[in-house]
Amino acid sequence: MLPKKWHLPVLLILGTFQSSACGSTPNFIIMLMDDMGWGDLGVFGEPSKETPNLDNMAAEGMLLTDFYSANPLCSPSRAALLTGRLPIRNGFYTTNAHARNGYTPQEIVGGIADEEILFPELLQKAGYRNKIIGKWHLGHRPQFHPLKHGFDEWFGAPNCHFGPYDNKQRPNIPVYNGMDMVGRYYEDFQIHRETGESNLTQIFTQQAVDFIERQAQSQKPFFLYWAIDATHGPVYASKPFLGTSRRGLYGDAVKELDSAVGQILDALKTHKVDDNTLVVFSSDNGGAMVSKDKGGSNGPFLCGKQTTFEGGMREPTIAWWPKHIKPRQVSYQLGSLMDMFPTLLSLADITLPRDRAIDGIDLSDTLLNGKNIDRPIFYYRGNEMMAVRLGMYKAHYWTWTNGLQELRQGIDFCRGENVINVTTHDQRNHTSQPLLFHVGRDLGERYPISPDSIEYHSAMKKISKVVRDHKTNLTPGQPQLNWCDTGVMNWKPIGCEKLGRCLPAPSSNPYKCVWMH
Ligand SMILES: *[C@@H]1O[C@H](CO)[C@@H](O)[C@H](O)[C@H]1NC(C)=O
Ligand SMILES: *[C@@H]1O[C@H](CO)[C@@H](O)[C@H](O)[C@H]1NC(C)=O
Ligand SMILES: *[C@@H]1O[C@H](CO)[C@@H](O)[C@H](O)[C@H]1NC(C)=O
Ligand SMILES: [Ca+2]
Repeated sequence: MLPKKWHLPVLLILGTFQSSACGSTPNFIIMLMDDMGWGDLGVFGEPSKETPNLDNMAAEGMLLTDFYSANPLCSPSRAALLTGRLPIRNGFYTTNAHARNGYTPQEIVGGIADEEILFPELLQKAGYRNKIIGKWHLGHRPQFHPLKHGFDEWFGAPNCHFGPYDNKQRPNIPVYNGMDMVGRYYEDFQIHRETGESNLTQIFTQQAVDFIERQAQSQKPFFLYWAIDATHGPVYASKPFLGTSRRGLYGDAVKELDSAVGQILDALKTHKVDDNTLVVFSSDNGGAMVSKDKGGSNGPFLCGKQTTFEGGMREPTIAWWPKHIKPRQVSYQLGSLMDMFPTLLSLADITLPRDRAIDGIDLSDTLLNGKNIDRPIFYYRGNEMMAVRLGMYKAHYWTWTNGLQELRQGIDFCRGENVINVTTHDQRNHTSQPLLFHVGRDLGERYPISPDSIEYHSAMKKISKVVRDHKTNLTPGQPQLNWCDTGVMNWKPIGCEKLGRCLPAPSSNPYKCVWMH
């Protein structure tokens, strides 16, 4: 029992949050999959129909068919999601070579700049408690730690779950709980490379359910960024799911994630915060065709992860918010993960920063009222704008899959999909006459519209203006993905001393990162 004199203020505080729980201060959950393709869900046509929870989530909410990531690779896509800005602005790109995808492997020196505003920082100021579960990928050095960039809690890792490493040439990737590391992948958190068995999805799901329960009890608004990675290579699933899918190990991972989504939505219902929680499910980039039969499906779309064809950036997206988003809706809104920034802030009634360009747009009218807003989608690879979509038209200013040298080594981002003069193995400059596709009647970007046609001229007239405006107003940020150094790897993560788990680090030896594609 509380001392008597505290009763009144406590009730007042509860009263405040109670009323906010009824409308003005919604909770947010972003479920961001890793390398999951547009075609991986039953509701998007995957024929095995192994995602009943996600299919049901879509039936209870809104399916967004034309929703994109801001980049075809993990780190830049995630930086764009949290900053609402294209990687070329927020610094998640490289100038070491033209149009190269860069990310944050553990030798990266850079990360998310302090000058960037992440929307969780603004939610936090407004009283939200924010948790990230899973993969951060915005830099692993101490200054880039998520608890220094708007999050109150973290359970997960700064990098991909590659490994195991020998802790001499390369350290294993640390897993953090809060500020401190609590162990490392392959040592304390197992991923069996032969069988694909790992309990990580179970652990990440329990973390989410516990957080929801705690927040529901405290009646304080929350943002949960559930950034789990079972569908990123090496793909994994726990024992009960192994061997259960018609699609092999990748399908086992998807089935476990689907089950986890069901558990999280159930937790919201159990704790009676479902009507006050907007949940958005999506993926950070397209399915990795390079992973062959252990990669996702991009449905009818061309190529996959790493490319600026539709398969690289169109994402399986569902928005769910009982009593706010009407059930069984399909939205053709051109959406972007960057839209989360203005949309969530608008729903939380927080003013947008005015001192910088924000590339995302406020989609609350789309979600709540089915409104369609006209806007372009820009497809970047590193420092180059490769393509633009406006309405049903997509113009490629540059095409590239991956180089011939890599192709000879079996690396193919467009496996089994050779479209002459489109899936080019050289970086081809089409700026003087962009390749134009109608992505409604030609989903697979196979049939370029003739540059001699009236249709081409009328579409390109509009697109050229949008591109001119975009480029005129673009001030590239300081590139964060240029420098690498084996000395900065995860040798001594915060908290390693307490565990006696620090590793000897080699001396610093910075070099320009080599980005092959
Ligand atoms: C997963 O958890 C189960 C039950 O606790 C345990 O038996 C199994 O060894 C764990 N698997 C891995 C790969 O850690
Ligand atoms: C491909 O492009 C080359 C060079 O521009 C051109 O000569 C060739 O005719 C094109 N092939 C097809 C099938 O369009
Ligand atoms: C691409 O082509 C355009 C138009 O021909 C040209 O202005 C530009 O310099 C070219 N870019 C590169 C990097 O070659
Ligand atoms: Ca990814």
